[in-house]
Amino acid sequence: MPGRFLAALKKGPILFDGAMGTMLQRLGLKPGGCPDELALTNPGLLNKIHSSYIDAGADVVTTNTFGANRIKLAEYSLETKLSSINVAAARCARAAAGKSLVAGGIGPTGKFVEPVGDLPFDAAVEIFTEQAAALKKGGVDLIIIETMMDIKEMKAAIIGARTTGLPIVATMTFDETLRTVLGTPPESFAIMAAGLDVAAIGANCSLGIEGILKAVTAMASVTDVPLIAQPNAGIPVLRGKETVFPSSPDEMASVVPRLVETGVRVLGGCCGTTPEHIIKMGRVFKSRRPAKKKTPVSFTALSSRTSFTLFGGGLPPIVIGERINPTGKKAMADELKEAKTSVVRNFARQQETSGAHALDVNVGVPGLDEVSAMQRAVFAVNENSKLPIVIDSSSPEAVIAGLKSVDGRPLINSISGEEKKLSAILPIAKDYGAAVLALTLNDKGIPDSAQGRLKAAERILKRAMKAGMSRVDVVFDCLAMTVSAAPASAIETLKAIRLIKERLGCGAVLGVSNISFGLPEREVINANFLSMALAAGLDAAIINPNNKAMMDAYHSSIVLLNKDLRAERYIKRHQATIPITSTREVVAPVAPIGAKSIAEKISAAVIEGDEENIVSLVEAALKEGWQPIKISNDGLIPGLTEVGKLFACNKYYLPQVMLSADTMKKAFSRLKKELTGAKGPRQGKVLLATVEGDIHDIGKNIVATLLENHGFEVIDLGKNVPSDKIVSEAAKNKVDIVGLSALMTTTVMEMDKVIKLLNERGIKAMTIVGGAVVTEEFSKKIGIGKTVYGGDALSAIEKIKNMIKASK
Ligand code: B1M
Repeated sequence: MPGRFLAALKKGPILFDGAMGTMLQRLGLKPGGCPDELALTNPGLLNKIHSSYIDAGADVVTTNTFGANRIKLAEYSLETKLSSINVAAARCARAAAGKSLVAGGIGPTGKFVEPVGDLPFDAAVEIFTEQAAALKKGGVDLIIIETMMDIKEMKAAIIGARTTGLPIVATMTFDETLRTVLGTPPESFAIMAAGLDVAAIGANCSLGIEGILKAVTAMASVTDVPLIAQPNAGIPVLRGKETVFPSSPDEMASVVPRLVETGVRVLGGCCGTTPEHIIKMGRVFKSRRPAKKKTPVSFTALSSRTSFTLFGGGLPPIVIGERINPTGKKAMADELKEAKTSVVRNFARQQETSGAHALDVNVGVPGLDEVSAMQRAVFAVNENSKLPIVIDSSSPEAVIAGLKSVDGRPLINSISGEEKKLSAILPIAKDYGAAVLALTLNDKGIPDSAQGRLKAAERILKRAMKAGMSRVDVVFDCLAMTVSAAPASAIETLKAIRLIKERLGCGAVLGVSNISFGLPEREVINANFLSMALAAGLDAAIINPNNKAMMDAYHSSIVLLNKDLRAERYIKRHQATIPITSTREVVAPVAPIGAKSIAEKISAAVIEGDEENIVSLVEAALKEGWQPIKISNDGLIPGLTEVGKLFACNKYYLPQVMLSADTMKKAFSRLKKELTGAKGPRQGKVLLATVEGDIHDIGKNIVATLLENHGFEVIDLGKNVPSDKIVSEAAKNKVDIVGLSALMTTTVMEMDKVIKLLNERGIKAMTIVGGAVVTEEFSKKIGIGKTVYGGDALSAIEKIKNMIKASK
């Protein structure tokens, strides 16, 4: 009964159960099998755990279906039993729950959604729709989506689960940097999930209860949706041979009052928590007076995968970059026709550097397939900028393509009071949880007077609210008309901004530059009009952030309007060396910005993940007579090293690193063609592998290519290779040398394990190790003290040659 959860949520507090997985292990379940199959094979065990949580006072128990989606079940060849597993698990929880509620648990698929991974968005939605439907069939009262790390997978899961009509609770898991593994901060997620109408938003697992407190506090700053906290019992530590969760029930209970103060209305436990934790935490939770219901947020919130932008409601106005629009830009229009995105990517980076807070994306070129162009452009902008996106199209199909492709919560540009547009776009905006920018015009056109525009806005707002949106989901463009043709129009636009803000409480947006059409020195008019509009209360200006005059007007106005505390932003701008152009059209260079020599261009292409241009840059270097190894050492590797630094200081997140790694791989597959392999007798047989737990293979692949090029027979076992496999393959192939690669401090000791195992099994192969974390000193300490340190790829080849020579 969906209504019961929502009614209970209104009253609050609601106590969920604790861990399932670690409880199963406690009760003797051996690792290895599919835990979700227990609903069919051992429902009694599940029932016992559910009952113990009900006895502990839980108002809601969660089904044991965390991995019961098509992809995860396929790992155990159980995908055909998806429905029966979910239904049985729901019934099992229901049988134990009595009058308490049952939440259908949904976890990640283990795959990332495109473009970070290879799972298409629609396929992800379908997977979650299927699982949620089965859970509903089994009788759950609500759906809880947990432990998500990919904001786009979370979006797909919410949209899929929503098809059941059941209330949805959504939680993500964050690490010590207070971001998910893919770089999403709690606020970005909360903004997106609030737009998608979930009943409660929060964090689970992660960092123990103190870490969860930080995550939900961040969420509370951007949303009025009720919060849920499901902490684990701390980060597991190894005590002797046992993995122990360190936080006791009392310790966790002592933090509960602070969670309640933050607005947590739903509390439960994740890994390592037990019925005892739920009893102790629940006691404190239920005895506290819930925090006062938050006043509804008064600002409009947009988010991307890694950041968010708030505006309206008295917050400082923002700049929406208008450059990603092919109108009047031949280079961009031509590129879009060729399905390329260099110009789009460059505009995205430039505008972010110049101080934009969100980026408009318009790909309307006559004759172009706007749907696929929008998808490509949105992917490209998301990959090259952290800013939220404004999807700008008059085609509903292209808008949908943008909404499916975008990370986080976008703004749709635009709807208007025209009936056709209202009925086409409002339901789409609602379905995908986007905010909308509405033009203050109606079926008769643009009203001349401010009052007329207010009326148009009122009608649009009414319709939007009828469609289930709130006041802050709609912002209005009061329409700048050309003053040279309509001299009083600027005054009416400014009046309209004031009226809409005062009467409707909505945000005001303006595409500024149309005001000066047909006049000389347009930027003078534009900049002055922008200042006036900001003084009238404008919340977002759609302008060219690369234009110095406009950005000067913006920054000085916000100081004068007391929207830039201590003039910090103004001062920063004038201290920084921002590449600002004049009003002239910026023709985006095909090569990445600022790169000069071919080596720098190659490095920059790796840093920026420019998969489209990397091969032609490598070919240009080859044409100049560069040897492949020089291209690698002077261009590719320095680029990836820089990526590592950006990742280490949280300027880059995993999706960008993955994109750079893919760019690097493209470059190497082109270089491989130049390294055709030496003819003549084989020099020796080398087995290569990246050790278990480690998926870094770029360096190892370089070593493999060079070895082949130097006449060695190479058996490359790939990455994340278990020690057993390395040893058995070494024996089977009677190799001369085993070469191991590792890049992480957490995996490097695997090398020691492999070498000792080789020795134990009497395999005589010599060993060499390499990878960024490996040192000469380390190589001497591991194994049986005879391992060679590889150094860089070239020196590794020389060392391998010497090892073979010495052995003969
Ligand atoms: Co990751 N990663 N990564 N990553 N990644 C590092 C290694 C890291 C140092 C970044 C950082 O924090 N600054 C860090 C490790 C920290 C630590 O030590 N604990 C890290 C992390 C934390 C992670 C994840 C855990 C991130 C996460 O999920 N939160 C995750 C790990 C997943 C896992 O392995 N279980 C992860 C994932 C990834 C990607 C998938 C996105 C991608 C790898 C793609 C791929 O390889 N297919 C990636 C990348 C690209 C990096 C950095 C940025 C670059 C690595 C690289 O390819 N360098 C890296 C930061 C850095 O190292 N600056 C980083 C270029 C390559 C040519 O160098 O491999 O050293 P290297 O090879 C050299 C020599 O060492 C030598 O030859 C090569 C050429 O001279 N060599 C050998 C290599 N192997 C040899 C073997 C030999 C001899 C010589 O004999 C056999």
